[in-house]
Amino acid sequence: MHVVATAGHVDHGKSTLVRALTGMEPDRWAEERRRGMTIDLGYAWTDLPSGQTVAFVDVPGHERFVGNMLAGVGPVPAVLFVVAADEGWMPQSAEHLDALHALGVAHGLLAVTRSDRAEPGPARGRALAEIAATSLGPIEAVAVSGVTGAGLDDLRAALDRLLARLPAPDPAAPVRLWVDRAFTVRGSGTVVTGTLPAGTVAVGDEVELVPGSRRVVVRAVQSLGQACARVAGTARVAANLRGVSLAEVRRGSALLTPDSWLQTAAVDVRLRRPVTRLPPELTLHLGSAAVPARVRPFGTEVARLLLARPLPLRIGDRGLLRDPGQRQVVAGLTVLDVCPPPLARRGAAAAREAELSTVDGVPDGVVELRRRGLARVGQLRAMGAAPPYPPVVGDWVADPARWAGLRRALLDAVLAHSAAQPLEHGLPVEAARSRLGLPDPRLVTALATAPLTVRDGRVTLDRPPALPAGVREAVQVVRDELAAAPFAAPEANRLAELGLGPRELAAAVRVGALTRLADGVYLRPDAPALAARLLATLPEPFTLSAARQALGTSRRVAVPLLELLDARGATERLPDSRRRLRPP
Ligand SMILES: Nc1nc2c(ncn2[C@@H]2O[C@H](COP(=O)(O)OP(=O)(O)OP(=O)(O)O)[C@@H](O)[C@H]2O)c(=O)[nH]1
Ligand SMILES: [Mg+2]
Repeated sequence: MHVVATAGHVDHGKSTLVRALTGMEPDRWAEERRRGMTIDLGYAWTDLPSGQTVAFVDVPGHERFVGNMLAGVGPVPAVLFVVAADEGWMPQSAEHLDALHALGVAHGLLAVTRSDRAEPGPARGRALAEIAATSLGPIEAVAVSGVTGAGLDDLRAALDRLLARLPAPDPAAPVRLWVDRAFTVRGSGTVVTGTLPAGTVAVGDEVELVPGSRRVVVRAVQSLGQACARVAGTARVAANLRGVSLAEVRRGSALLTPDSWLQTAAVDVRLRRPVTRLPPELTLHLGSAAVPARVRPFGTEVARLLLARPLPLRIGDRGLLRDPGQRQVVAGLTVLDVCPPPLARRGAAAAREAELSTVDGVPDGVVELRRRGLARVGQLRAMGAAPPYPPVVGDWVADPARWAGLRRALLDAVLAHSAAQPLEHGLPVEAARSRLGLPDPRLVTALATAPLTVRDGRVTLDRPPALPAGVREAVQVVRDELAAAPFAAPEANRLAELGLGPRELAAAVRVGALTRLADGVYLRPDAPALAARLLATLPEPFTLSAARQALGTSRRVAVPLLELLDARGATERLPDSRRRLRPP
């Protein structure tokens, strides 16, 4: 299926033409039929000679209803532009064309209607010239009469040619169905309709309903009046939502594939033409939504919009700014950034303008990461950019240059810390995280590659740094004394005399100069092995006291030493507290 919107000045014959092509009534309301004027969007469809189905979204031409027109055109890829032969180019011909250009609509066809009333040549010539200067470019024109039926076959053939050229959307793309109509069906509940540009909506799908971010289930799906299990874009879709009241949905709501869209109330945009004096308050029209926006220009072509409510937006989305008071399109726009940085300092706006001058609104993971340094995979995807590199840890992806810089910064921070605190064992991961301004401590661990490593929650050099000279000498005295009496652990006063406090002793243990048996009990690291050899000469099983005598030491040392040997599996403690050696 294809979806085509009409466009053109009031009374130029859009609805008459849709009626003649489809045999369906696009003006749904009694008031519309009474006044002979379209007020809101109308829907009708037919099969073309090729067998292709085309659905029309018929829009109102009256200047008071341009907002409705924009909601209909927003998500539609192609347009049937209508101009009346007897009236020619008129103000809403120009305004509708402005809007189509602003939205970047690139596919279209011109119908010169009411050509039973006047020679179509002049109207066609003017319209084609105006249209050729826009995003639509040069397009085909067909003269028709919705009253006599003349030219309708040519128009059907031309529609077939137009639709055959449209790119095929991706049925697996994330769904964003902008709601253009919501109503209740007795016995079924709330139904929303919209033009699905890509992706697939199926019965039973869980979708996110915005505004509000509620997860809801699609109870039933219809397309062109027929119930179906699933519909893929491009298509008109009617979705019956379970447990949703009519008050929760309206034009401008959207159904989304969950976790695939970023909802944002601040966006940076590029205008499709320079505007010197942007009004500070405008309305953003995007999809079927119309949202008040505060406008902060950065120069004449780039601006930040602060929206009155968040919208599910992606980089590259097209929309337009309209001045509701002046009833005119101010400018079309392309979304450049859906989570822009806050602008705090003075001069930030100029810097932002310069930065955005290099981006073009085509989502590119490499460029997004370059500007952000780090991002989560889901965040990039939700912006519309594919993650260009595998994650560095968890779901974090990093710009390679930024990552290399962070690695250097971490090494510097660890070196600076160990220079300032030579006896401390490395930089705590949390301190490193905050010093580097990282959002997740796992990033610190991922950054700590050789010569760095993470041990006991601290980032350290692979090889521990040497002891400061004074400490090294004091430790050597202890080691020398222990060489003569290996199990005579120095008493607390001796250690204090040598200037060895808990921090110095812990550093000595880390570099492998001493072993700690218990609080304040230190021996040389080879002492336990030596003890095991000496105990092997005792008759088994032996008591603590026998062991103490064999080693020539006190209970203060013998108790923790034997426990250490038990723990290492060198000795075994029996139920009666005596011990024996374990065979190696
Ligand atoms: N003679 C003649 N009259 C036409 C033709 N097309 C439309 N009309 C008449 O023009 C008037 C307006 O036609 P509509 O189809 O309602 O025009 P519209 O463009 O849908 O108008 P809006 O939706 O209000 O913008 C009606 O009285 C139609 O009968 C045509 O091809 N020939
Ligand atoms: Mg109409």
